[in-house]
Amino acid sequence: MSRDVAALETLFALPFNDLIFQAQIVHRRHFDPNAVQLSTLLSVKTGGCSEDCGYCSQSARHPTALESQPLMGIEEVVAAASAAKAKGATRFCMGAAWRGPKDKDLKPVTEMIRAVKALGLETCATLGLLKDGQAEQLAEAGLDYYNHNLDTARTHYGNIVHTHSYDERLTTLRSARGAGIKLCCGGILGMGESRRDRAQFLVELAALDPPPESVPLNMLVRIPGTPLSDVPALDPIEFVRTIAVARIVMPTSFVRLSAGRQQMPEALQALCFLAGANSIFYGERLLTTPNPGADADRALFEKLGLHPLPVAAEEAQPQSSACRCA
Ligand code: SAM
Ligand code: DTB
Ligand code: SF4
Repeated sequence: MSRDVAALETLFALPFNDLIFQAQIVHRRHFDPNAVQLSTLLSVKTGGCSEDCGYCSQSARHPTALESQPLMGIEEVVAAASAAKAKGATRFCMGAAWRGPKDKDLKPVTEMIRAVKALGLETCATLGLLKDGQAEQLAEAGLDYYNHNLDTARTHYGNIVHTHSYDERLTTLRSARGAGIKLCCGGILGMGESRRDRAQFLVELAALDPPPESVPLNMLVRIPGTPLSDVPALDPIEFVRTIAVARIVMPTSFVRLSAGRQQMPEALQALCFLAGANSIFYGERLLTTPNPGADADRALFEKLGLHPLPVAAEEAQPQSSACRCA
């Protein structure tokens, strides 16, 4: 592992133009360089979480201004998913502020997954740690992706989260994979980690076998009341370098330019796409904080000559409850 970390540190240290050139070569070998995948988020259960993740507005342990909301009804979820689809999203990700779902939570959540899948969208859920058997129930409902982030390097994790461990997160990732669900797994940059931590974090992601199909890289949104509210901002060029290294070490993964776009000028987002990001969260809200609206993103795509990636053929067909075996 330490040899791999050193190799990634060498990539990080390249002259910026050389690093971006390498990332572009890798990106163009595997993807249409001008296509960007669009995922829309919805917080289906907000706030009141037992965990103490230092970045999160939804922890019951941090004095943030957030108002908690219980699990949403299915009609509201379907309305939001339909609206996201009409605006061009191909994947819909439902997030719940839980340490992990209780068994009684799974019935309403699997109903949401079935209903969103039936609209012809790819489905993603982020519900926290999964207990034995839960991933299979999610898979059976038609869950395509499970989002569960490693968030940072193992060496830095203990500075950020104290209520669950890195290994517990790895176990949940294994359960999701074992049930046949694709992984959406990445993390947050700008939590006071060192460059070596960033290199180690990317080594941990790339070592998941195979690497996650989707890798969200979030720039920390500094939320008043959280322990990380005053951490110094990460240099934006270092953020771009991290995207480029992620692209090089996970050549076939979608790398998502995730939280933090609302605070980024267009030119910085353009550099992230140049470095190999090819997915975004699309829609005016992330979970509890704002995101650029669809109009702003359409204008940015127009300016950069980017186009949204169409939904995968096998997902495009809306499903009916009728038997499709004939
Ligand atoms: N409770 C579940 C969990 O922890 O996996 C799911 C929801 S959690 C909010 C999903 C992810 O959002 C976190 O793992 C983290 O990467 C990201 N996130 C949360 N707050 C953030 C913030 N303030 N800035 C950037 N990313 C954040
Ligand atoms: C991920 O990596 N980023 C998303 C999604 N997975 C669930 C969440 C970002 C949250 C940003 C802060 C907020 O809106 O609360
Ligand atoms: Fe936030 Fe998820 Fe941590 Fe709960 S487990 S505090 S929702 S990041």
